[in-house]
Amino acid sequence: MNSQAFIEIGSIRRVGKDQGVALEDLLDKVAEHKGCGSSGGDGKSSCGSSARPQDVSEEVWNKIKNHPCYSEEAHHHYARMHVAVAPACNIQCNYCNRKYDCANESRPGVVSEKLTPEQASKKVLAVASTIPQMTVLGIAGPGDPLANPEKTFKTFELISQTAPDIKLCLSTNGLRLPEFIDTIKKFKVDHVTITINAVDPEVGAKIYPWVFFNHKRHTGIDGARILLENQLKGLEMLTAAGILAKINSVMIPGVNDQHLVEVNKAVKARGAFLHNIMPLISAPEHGTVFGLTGQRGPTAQELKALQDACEGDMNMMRHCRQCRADAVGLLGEDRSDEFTTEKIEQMEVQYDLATRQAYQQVVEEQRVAKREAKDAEIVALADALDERTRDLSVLVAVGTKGEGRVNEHFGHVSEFQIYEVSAKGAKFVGHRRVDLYCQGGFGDEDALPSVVHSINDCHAVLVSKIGACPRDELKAAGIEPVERYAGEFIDQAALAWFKEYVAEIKAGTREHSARGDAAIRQGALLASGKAA
Ligand code: CLF
Ligand code: SF4
Repeated sequence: MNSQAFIEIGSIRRVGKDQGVALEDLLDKVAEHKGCGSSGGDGKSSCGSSARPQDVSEEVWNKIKNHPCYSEEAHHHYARMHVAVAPACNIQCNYCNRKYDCANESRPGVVSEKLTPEQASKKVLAVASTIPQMTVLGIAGPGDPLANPEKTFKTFELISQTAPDIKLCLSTNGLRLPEFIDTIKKFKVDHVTITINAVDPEVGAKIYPWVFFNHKRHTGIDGARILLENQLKGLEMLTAAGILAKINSVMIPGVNDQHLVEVNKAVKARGAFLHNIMPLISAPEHGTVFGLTGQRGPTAQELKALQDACEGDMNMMRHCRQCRADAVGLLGEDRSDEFTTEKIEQMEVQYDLATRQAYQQVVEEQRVAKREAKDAEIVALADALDERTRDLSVLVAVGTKGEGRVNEHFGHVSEFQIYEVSAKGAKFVGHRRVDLYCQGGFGDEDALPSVVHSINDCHAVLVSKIGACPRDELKAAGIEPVERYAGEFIDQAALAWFKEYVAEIKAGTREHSARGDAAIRQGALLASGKAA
């Protein structure tokens, strides 16, 4: 990564020579642009992934409360799965290579198996029997679900008959969305994602070389225009039909990064519930046009600045993991290996609704406890702040293996969760995938610099345990390693650490300083052997 691309927290001033336009311009552009889309507001005072029950109507809450993508809180507790029943696609994106998963909804890595609707239905029952917190079935590729309508809707039909408590979810490029709104409604698919990277065909033409529509291939600006018009029309129709729409956008520096502010305005005005701006993942080994031409992805700070700039009352989704089209498990974990067709054949599948509901009840109790602990900590923090520290806001990295707790050893972390802590609370703002430091009981010293680089914008790292070597390395980089909150809820722990941080500033034993930028992983994970 270009070291000149680093940005100082606090000033949000860019110094990168290859960055295009200054982020201040972007922030100015959105200064007047805040608030939910009026048509999609649902009467909510706050909408989006951080909504609580009191923020949205009961109908909307019931749709999002256990959907890990539509509710940031839910993603710590509930899992989703994808079934790869849709191999074909009707457009070409410059960030996609057909040998890889759909970049709309997945990280670049091959789908292990393509499934028939019948195989997919069996797989869903097997996963739901094994993982009671699996609440959502999504179809997200590896091509486009609506370019494969028979397989997609047959799969939904089979699943709604055998596992009616599972929410159905669909992710599409939107080209054929308008013609399927009635079918989507008929099959009770309550959540639809459209990937919209541009609302201006000239920008779109830099991302989509062609689209195949009405039996004809359309290229350049004409092709992009057809796609964008159908995307926006489809979004309006979803809103009118009362189906929650999420918009995914891929941030491509120098191509659509500034333009995504316009996209945000356009989708908000058409009733989108949530906007998910994801970083372009682009490496030569992916074999994509962008990968081969050296198009870079954004840095962590560039991505966050754009997400912050677009965030009004409509919160941005920041917990997306760009999952595979056959992902299984909590966001950020992948248990698809446990559910290959061969293994499922040998499994005794018992779909037990009562057990699932009992388990989910326990999860809900935990969730309430976590919320209460966080609220109590915010009150305690308010008392500790003074003039100098009232407006402070810093990032902390957290090692967790689930349940919303600080419960992972530093060496076992494959993904840090990043929280922004301030007087307002602890807010999840992203994640960073890293190589495992611990390799069979030994620390991999070669992995340490890249781990540190990935959380370089953080002031502290909260884990359940950490060895002497990484502890020293983190300290040398100016990041405080913290073990004393092992087992505690993340929000509460992050706020408690922040309370100590401001107390030390108040006492004069610590000086606050800004951190640098951090890298978003682009290439393959070295240690785990997984694609990234
Ligand atoms: Fe899948 Fe997408 Fe449904 Fe979620 S994923 S179809 S809305 S159930 Fe979620 Fe994965 Fe991000 Fe997609 S984290 S890539 S946003
Ligand atoms: Fe690839 Fe998905 Fe784009 Fe189709 S819509 S080209 S599968 S990223």
